[in-house]
Amino acid sequence: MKTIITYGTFDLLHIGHINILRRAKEMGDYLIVAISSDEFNALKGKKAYYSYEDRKTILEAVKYVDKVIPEDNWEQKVQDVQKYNVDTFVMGHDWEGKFDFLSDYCEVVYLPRTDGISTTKIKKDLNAQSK
Ligand code: C2G
Repeated sequence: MKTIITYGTFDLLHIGHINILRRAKEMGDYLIVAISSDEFNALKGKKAYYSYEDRKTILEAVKYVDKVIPEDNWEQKVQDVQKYNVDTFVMGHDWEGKFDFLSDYCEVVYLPRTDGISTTKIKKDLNAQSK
């Protein structure tokens, strides 16, 4: 069984998230998604609209996702890769190069982002519409 892992906030789930989850799952048999906790999001300078629990429940309903774990810090990736016997680590290419150190433990793949969509854009567009 080939295990894939990816990390992110996955707030206001949108087509860009679904595209990377689908492509990540297509690379193996079992997809683990590490979702940033509310506390870690604060460290990333992000405030998610949905709580960690809601983002976890939403992702668990996505057919490509097999397991959701919390992402609490930047340092846990090596431990996660070893704990879950991960074969491939996948991220959008906005993170290109940032996690190459993981190649000592698993394959590292950066996939093209989906153009024209982001959680920030959704919030901005909805704000503009409500004025
Ligand atoms: N993504 C994408 N296309 C978009 C938007 C996002 O492919 N239009 C991808 C990102 O590249 C990332 C994943 O979807 O791989 C989740 O994106 P975010 O929820 O924005 O996560 P991020 O803040 O990048 O957190 O330790 C890693 C961090 O937790 C990643």
